[in-house]
Amino acid sequence: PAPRTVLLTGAAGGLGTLMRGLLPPYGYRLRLLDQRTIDDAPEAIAADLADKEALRQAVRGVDAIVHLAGISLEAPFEKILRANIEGTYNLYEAAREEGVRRVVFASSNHAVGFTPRPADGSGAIPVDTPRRPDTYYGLSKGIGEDLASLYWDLHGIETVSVRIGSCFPRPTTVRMLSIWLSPPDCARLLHAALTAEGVGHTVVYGSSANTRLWWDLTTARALGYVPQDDSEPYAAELLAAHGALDPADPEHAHLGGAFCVDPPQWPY
Ligand code: NAI
Ligand code: 15L
Repeated sequence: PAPRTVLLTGAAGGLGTLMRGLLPPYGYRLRLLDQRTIDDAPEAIAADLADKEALRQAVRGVDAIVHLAGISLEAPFEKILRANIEGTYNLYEAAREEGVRRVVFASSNHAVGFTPRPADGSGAIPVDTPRRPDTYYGLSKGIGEDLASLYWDLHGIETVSVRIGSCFPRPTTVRMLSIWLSPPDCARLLHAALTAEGVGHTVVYGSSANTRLWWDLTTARALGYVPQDDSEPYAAELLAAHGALDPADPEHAHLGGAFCVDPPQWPY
């Protein structure tokens, strides 16, 4: 079959750069979009999510969209509103107008970041746990999930919302031992989210099969995702360097970690 054409927004970012390398072997032809130019991809569409006409052209003729673009940490509300909330709305509108039927939305653990941290390895946090955003950023991801729900129910556009944990080449904090998503597992999960049938609007957590997992991967596995990686080989080194998480420390009491203090901290 012909390769499926997928619009990858946020293609200049950390995750976008990793996925530009890891998704094509699954048979995708990627169309790239970011507000920043990409040195090694001059063909990428340089557009802001505020540019509705550019979005319409960008989604025209694609089979699906992987939506990574947006502000990826906490920021002033007005900026989050424009990039993450209005930007995601603009993209769904473009998809509706151009007849795109499938979106994979990069949600975040911070949509439910104030959920108390469960025991390591319990896998206890379900996808239907109440929303508890830890930041305006996390709030915007919950709204993105609700936009996805609305566009499924009203317009029949399917979405998998992936509440990504920490997708970086390797885990660098003790918290990440529980929520790490290795880049190859991220590509596996995105491929499953792009190809599974009848997803409607499905919410999944995005992580590898970590020994210290905090959340339930059942809905992700139901898409056909079979994670291959586990952060455990990094555990001894990280625990020796940083010590175990202290639940009495507000930075360590919740899923969202250091986003759950004011001002939020990010040690990476
Ligand atoms: P990043 O900050 O490296 O990349 C985001 C990209 O979006 C940047 O290249 C930026 O130029 C682009 N962008 C921002 N606002 C834009 C706008 N208004 N119009 C067009 N492009 C815009 O972030 P990263 O780590 O690559 O994350 C990608 C997505 O995944 C983000 O939506 C983030 O919230 C989400 N995510 C990432 C996690 C991770 O561990 N990397 C964890 C949870 C969620
Ligand atoms: C996120 O949502 C961020 O985009 C990413 O940079 C990490 O901070 C990640 O969450 C995390 O919780 O580690």
